[in-house]
Amino acid sequence: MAEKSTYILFALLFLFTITATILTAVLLGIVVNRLPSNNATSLEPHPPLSLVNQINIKDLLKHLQQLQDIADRSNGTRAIATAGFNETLDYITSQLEQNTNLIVQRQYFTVRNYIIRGNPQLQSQINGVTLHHTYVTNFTQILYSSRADFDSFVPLVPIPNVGCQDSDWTSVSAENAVALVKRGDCTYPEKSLFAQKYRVKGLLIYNDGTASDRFLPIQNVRNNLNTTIPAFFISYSLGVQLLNGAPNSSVKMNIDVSDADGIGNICADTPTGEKTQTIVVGSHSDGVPAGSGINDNGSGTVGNLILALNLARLFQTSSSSYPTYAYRVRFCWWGAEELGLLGARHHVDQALLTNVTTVGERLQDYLLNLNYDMLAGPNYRFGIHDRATVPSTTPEQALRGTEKITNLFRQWFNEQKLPWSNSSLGGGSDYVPFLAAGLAVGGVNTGAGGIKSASERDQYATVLGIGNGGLANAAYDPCYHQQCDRITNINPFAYEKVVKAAAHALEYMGRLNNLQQWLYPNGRQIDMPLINRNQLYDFRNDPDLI
Ligand SMILES: *[C@@H]1O[C@H](CO)[C@@H](O)[C@H](O)[C@H]1NC(C)=O
Ligand SMILES: *[C@@H]1O[C@H](CO)[C@@H](O)[C@H](O)[C@H]1NC(C)=O
Ligand SMILES: *[C@@H]1O[C@H](CO)[C@@H](O)[C@H](O)[C@H]1NC(C)=O
Ligand SMILES: *[C@@H]1O[C@H](CO)[C@@H](O)[C@H](O)[C@H]1NC(C)=O
Ligand SMILES: *[C@@H]1O[C@H](CO)[C@@H](O)[C@H](O)[C@H]1NC(C)=O
Ligand SMILES: *[C@@H]1O[C@H](CO)[C@@H](O)[C@H](O)[C@H]1NC(C)=O
Ligand SMILES: *[C@@H]1O[C@H](CO)[C@@H](O)[C@H](O)[C@H]1NC(C)=O
Ligand SMILES: CC(=O)N[C@H]1CO[C@H](CO)[C@@H](O)[C@@H]1O
Repeated sequence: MAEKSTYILFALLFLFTITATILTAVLLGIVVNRLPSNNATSLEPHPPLSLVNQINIKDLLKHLQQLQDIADRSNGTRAIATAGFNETLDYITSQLEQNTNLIVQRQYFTVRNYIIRGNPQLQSQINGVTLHHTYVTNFTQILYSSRADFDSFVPLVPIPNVGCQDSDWTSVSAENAVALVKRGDCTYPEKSLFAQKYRVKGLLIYNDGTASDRFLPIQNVRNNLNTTIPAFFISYSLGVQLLNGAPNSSVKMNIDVSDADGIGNICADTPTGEKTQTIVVGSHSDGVPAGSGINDNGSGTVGNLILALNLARLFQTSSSSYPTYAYRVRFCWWGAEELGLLGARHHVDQALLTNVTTVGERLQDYLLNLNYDMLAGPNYRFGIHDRATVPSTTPEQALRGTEKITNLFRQWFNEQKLPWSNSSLGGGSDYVPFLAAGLAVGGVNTGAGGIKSASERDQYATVLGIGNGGLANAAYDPCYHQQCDRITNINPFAYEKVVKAAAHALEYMGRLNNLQQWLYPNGRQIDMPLINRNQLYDFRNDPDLI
């Protein structure tokens, strides 16, 4: 037990410390104010400490080059289940572990039937004529579909129309046959669910030949994760041959698939801040199989890394002139975004399990999700996620906060005299599972395969100067999901600005006195009933999957 005199001593010491601190602060304030800002020769080299001021393009490009090197070492890809993906995770982890005191965790999950072994086979027999078709050239696997090991030819049954209604399937008998379905009207997974319901032995979906880019088989088309039938995507011409040959068409499908295990999410937490009020900042870590994935979304991966490294450093500055936030910040890198937001979905699903009781790991401990993907497109726009574009069925409680975040970004771009555009919150990136679970979300991106219109170009040129508006009638990222998505596929100006915007949003919200109240002025329900997220949101990240 302490004595009275000890209390007095402590009180005096406390007063002295406070006075000294205030004096120092005042003096420093005067000194700092008198120093010309941005003067490199000045004795005081530090501008006022802010996360935004820590961000510079040199650091961003340095790390991005590392991802490019990783892709180059790994047959040009950083897609999941490749050495390039694992090396990406190791790089992020080692950067965090070597340079910060953030608490780093990995979370693993499995992607069923993702790995294709050996050489898949498709043979057709039409009126007794047998043909061997070539994998990729003539047919592709619809990802996640089951293995097939047909030892004989199985009759083919064409499904009328496009197989999007029960009546299409009940008018024929496809049980134990291979169903042939034309592309269109509904998604591939929906067609596959019908096929499964009507107990087919296999499914072939053929391209519809309605445009020059709709003849060949498409690669990396996805099925439902729980699919139990084998399914191939075939070219238009093969589809027509099989259709014309029916009922004398039969096929033999053979493919060996296995699960991709050990697909990782990484999350890194500040050791400070309230765990039950966590700010989640996310980006994805994988690329597509077709290229290095440098803008998509190496730029997001690295942008998030730079935020984490700098925030951790500021929090640890010994002068403590950068106060820690009242909230914990959790930086996450989601795996398998390219395959349907699998990493972020897995994370949210885990956090929603009723048996998860660890404080800080439950979804109720999260306040919001900021999402950063594709931050450096060569023909960029500054696309701010727009609250007005959420699907109408989005949980009500997420709306006010999402709007606040939208406005926070718009205000920053306005203040910086930068143009901005609206970007949809209708689906396609890792914020989806968070939004569907009732959390406020937001973020900025520079655009993917969409086309910059002339009016948008003009809008940007008006603000940035003639000639700086980019190219009209060209994609924001002409290398979207292609081999040429390399480190040269980067606009450094846009990249730095977007990461600064991300730093500003994080810092602004981190410093609010009551972030929960700011985001959820009407309170929020902790145990959100699980809505059918698959029906509400577009979990695809490819607009072209119908
Ligand atoms: C690159 O591809 C070749 C041939 O497919 C394979 O043998 C090799 O293991 C791959 N290398 C890496 C690093 O993935
Ligand atoms: C496979 O595709 C190529 C290229 O489109 C085509 O020339 C060839 O006829 C097809 N072969 C078979 C057996 O489907
Ligand atoms: C499989 O997934 C689909 C779509 O996500 C869903 O509608 C269906 O109910 C699931 N089936 C099973 C058996 O879980
Ligand atoms: C199917 O085969 C039968 C018997 O060989 C033949 O009579 C019929 O014309 C064939 N049908 C088609 C569509 O080729
Ligand atoms: C990547 O790492 C996971 C987890 O350690 C492992 O299961 C998997 O085999 C690795 N994949 C490759 C291609 O190295
Ligand atoms: C929590 O529930 C899930 C799904 O019901 C189950 O797979 C998991 O093993 C449970 N975890 C614990 C720690 O009991
Ligand atoms: C963005 O959308 C809002 C409506 O949500 C609209 O008022 C505004 O004009 C749009 N801004 C731009 C730059 O497109
Ligand atoms: C916000 C954004 O553009 N995210 C992109 C990240 O990568 C996926 C897959 O390529 C895109 O579909 C997302 O749109």
